[in-house]
Amino acid sequence: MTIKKLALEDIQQRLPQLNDWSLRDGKLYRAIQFNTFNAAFGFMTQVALMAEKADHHPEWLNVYNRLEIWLTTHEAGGITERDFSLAHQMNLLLM
Ligand code: HBI
Repeated sequence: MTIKKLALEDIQQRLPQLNDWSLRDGKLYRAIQFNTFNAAFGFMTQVALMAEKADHHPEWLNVYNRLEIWLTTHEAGGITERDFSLAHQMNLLLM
């Protein structure tokens, strides 16, 4: 399935509605600090199941209770609707 990458203006217009995410290295970026490793890994497990369902996967780095996440769409060569959707779903899980 082909999907078009969003223009920089579109991304900048949408970002304010997506709390705690920013643009870094051309990807959507969020850093999260949990209280424990279990909390971080529990979140990652929930996201992993969502990601598999959507066939859209995060780039992330977990160190103990810290998690960094980068979202981009490889097949589009940039940020797409799918990245905004996954970021939004992650925000909902964290509410
Ligand atoms: N995840 N972030 C991201 N970007 C992709 O382009 C992507 C993916 N997960 C699976 C996927 N593409 C598959 O559609 C293909 O690689 C087959």
